[in-house]
Amino acid sequence: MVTMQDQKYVFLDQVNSPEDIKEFDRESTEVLAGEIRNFLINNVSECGGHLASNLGVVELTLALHKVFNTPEDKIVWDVGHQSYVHKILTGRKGDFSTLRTPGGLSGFTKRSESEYDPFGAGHSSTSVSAALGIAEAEKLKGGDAYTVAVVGDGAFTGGMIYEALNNCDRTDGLKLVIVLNENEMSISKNIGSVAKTLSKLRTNPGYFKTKEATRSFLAKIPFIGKGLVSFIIKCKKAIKNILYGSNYFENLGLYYIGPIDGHDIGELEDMLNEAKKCNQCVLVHVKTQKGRGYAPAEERPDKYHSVAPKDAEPAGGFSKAFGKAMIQSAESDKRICAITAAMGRGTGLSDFEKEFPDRFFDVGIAEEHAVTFAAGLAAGDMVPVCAIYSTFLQRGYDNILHDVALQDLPVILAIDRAGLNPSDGATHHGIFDVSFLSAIPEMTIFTPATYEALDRAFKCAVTLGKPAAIRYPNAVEDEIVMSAFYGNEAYDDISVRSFALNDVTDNVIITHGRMASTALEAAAQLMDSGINCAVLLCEFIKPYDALADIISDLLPYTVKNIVFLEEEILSGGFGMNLSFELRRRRILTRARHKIIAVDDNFAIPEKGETVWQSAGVDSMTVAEAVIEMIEAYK
Ligand SMILES: Cc1ncc(C[n+]2csc(CCOP(=O)(O)OP(=O)(O)O)c2C)c(N)n1
Repeated sequence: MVTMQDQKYVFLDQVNSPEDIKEFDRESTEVLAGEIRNFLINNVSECGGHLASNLGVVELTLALHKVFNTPEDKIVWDVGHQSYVHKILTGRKGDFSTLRTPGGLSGFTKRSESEYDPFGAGHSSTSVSAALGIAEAEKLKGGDAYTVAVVGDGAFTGGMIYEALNNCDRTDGLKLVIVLNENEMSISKNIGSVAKTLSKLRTNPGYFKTKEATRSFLAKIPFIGKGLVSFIIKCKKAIKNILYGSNYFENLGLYYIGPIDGHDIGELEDMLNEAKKCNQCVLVHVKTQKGRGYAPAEERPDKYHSVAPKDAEPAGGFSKAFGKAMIQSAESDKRICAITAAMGRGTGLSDFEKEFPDRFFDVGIAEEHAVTFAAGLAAGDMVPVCAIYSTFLQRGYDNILHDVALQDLPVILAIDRAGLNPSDGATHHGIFDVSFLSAIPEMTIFTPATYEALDRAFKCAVTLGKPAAIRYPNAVEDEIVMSAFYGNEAYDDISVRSFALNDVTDNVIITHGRMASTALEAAAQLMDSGINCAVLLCEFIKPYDALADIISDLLPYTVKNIVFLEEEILSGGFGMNLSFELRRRRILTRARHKIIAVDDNFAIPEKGETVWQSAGVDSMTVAEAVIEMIEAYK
C-alpha cells in the first residue's frame, strides 16, 4: 500500500473542474492519471470503497471529461461504484476523505450531490435505460447535448441492459453513447455466454484511423464531398461486415466502435470524438484492467473490488455461518443447490463453490432470473438456496411472488446484509424485505440473531417444503445476546426466546435479529433507572399468527408497555403485523404499545451519529419510549 503522507499532486492540485483538464496535452494527462491513482490508493485505504474498479477507469474518465462538455453533456455511470475519478474531476476532490461516511460523499453517483451526476445509482444495470431516457428528452427539447452511459461487462449480465438496447433502435439524431467497459470481471470473474461473446469481439485496429483520414480527405472535395462521405460510409459498413462480420451490437442496430485500449488516452479521445460524429446510438467498447497500477489489486481484483475502511469492525460473520451451514447440508443432501447473483464471495459461498461446483450457480447480476431459476430447480425436485443481499432482492419481487410463492415451491431465500448498512448508504439499506415478504402468502421468515440460530433456521427451512426466507445482517454475532437468550441451553425448535421475563414484568421489548443487542442495551438502561424490562427475541417472524400465539402465551398478565423494535421500514413491517395479531388476541387491549422502526422516509438523516441513531432505532430511543409510556399513564 502506498503511504505517501507528503505526496505531491503537481497536476491534480490544478484540477477543480473538468474545464481544467481540457488543455492538458497527452503527456500531462498521463502524469495526472498517475497522480489520481495515488490519490485513490491513499484515500480509499482510509475510508474504504471500490478501489479496483476505480483504478481501472482513470484514463477512461479523463478522456470522457476531455471529449464531452459536462454538466451539459451527461455521464450516467452504471452502479456508480466506479465514479470516484469522476467525483475527483468534478469539484469533489476536497471532500474525498468523507467518502462513505455519515453526511459525506456517497460511494455512488447521487443527483443531490452534484450537477455532474445526472442520474443516481447503486444498483446495477440501469444506466442504458436512464441514459436513453435522458437522450430522448434532450431530443424532444430540441437540445444538442450528448448523453453517455458507462457500463461494465459485469453490469452487462443484467437483463435490463438488453431491454434498453432493444429500444435503442430509435436512433436518428439521438446523441447517445454507450461505453462498455470490459475488464473481464464482475466482482468475481465475469461469467456466462455474454462475457465470452464480448471477449471475442475484434476489429482491425487500423480501421478507424483509415476511416477518419478518408472522411476528411473526401469532405474537402468541392460540391460532392459531403455526399460522397455519407455514400462511402455506407459502403464501408457493408464491406466491413463482409470482411470482419457484423457483431452482436451492430445486429441490434447500434454503431459499434472497438475494442479500444482503455488505458491509451489518445486512442480513447480519438474514438470518443468519432462516436460524437455518428448522430445515432453508438456503442464504444473499451478494454481495461481492473485494479490497474496497484499490484495487489491487479493480482486480486476480486479482493480489492471493495476494501473496508482502515478501522472497520469485523463483519460478514453471518455470511460465513451461512456458507458453513450450506456445506454441511449439501454433504448429506444431494438436492441442495446454491444460487448467487454475482455475489458468491460476499454471501459466503466461495467454499461451497469449490466443494460442489456442479451445484453452485453464479447467474450474473440477474436477481430476477436467479429467483425464477431457483423456482425451476425446486420444480425439478432440488432444494435451491438463493443467496441475495436484501437490497438487491428488491429486483426479484414478482419472481418471488409469481414464480415461487404462488406455486408454493420450496425455494429458500438466504437474505444477506439485512437491516441498515451504514457505509453504502441509502441504496444499500436492507430495510424493505420484511415488509415486502410479509405481504406474500405461504412465505416463512426466519430472523436468527446467532450463528447457531441461523443453523437451526436453515435446517428447518430445508425440511419445510415451502418458500422460506432467512435474513441476517452483515455483522458478527453478539456474545451478550448469546448468553442473555441462550446461556447453555440447546434448542432444536424455532421459537421466541426471552430475557428477564417473569411474573411481575411491566415492560417488554419484542424484537428480532441484530436488534436483540439494542433491546438488551435499552433494558439495561431501564434497569439502571429501576424500571423492569424484559426482552423477547423472535427467531422467526412470519407466519405472524403463529408468532402471536407463542407471544400471547409467554407474556405475563402484568405487562403494561410493549415496544416492538426493528431496523426495517415501519410500513407493513414486523411491528405493524405483529401488533395487529396481538390486538386480535386482545393482548393490546390490556397493554400499551409503540413501534420503533425506520420512519416512512428515504432520507435517514445522518448528522454524524451512527446510522442507527439517525434512523431512530437505537437503545436510547427505545428506553425513552418505555419511560414516556410509563409517564403518560401514571
Ligand atoms: C442489482 C445489483 N446486484 C448486485 C450488485 C453488486 N455489485 C456492485 S458492483 C458489481 C460488479 C459490477 O461489475 P462491472 O459492471 O463489470 O464493474 P467493475 O467493477 O468490474 O468495473 C456488483 C455485482 C449491485 N450493485 N446491484
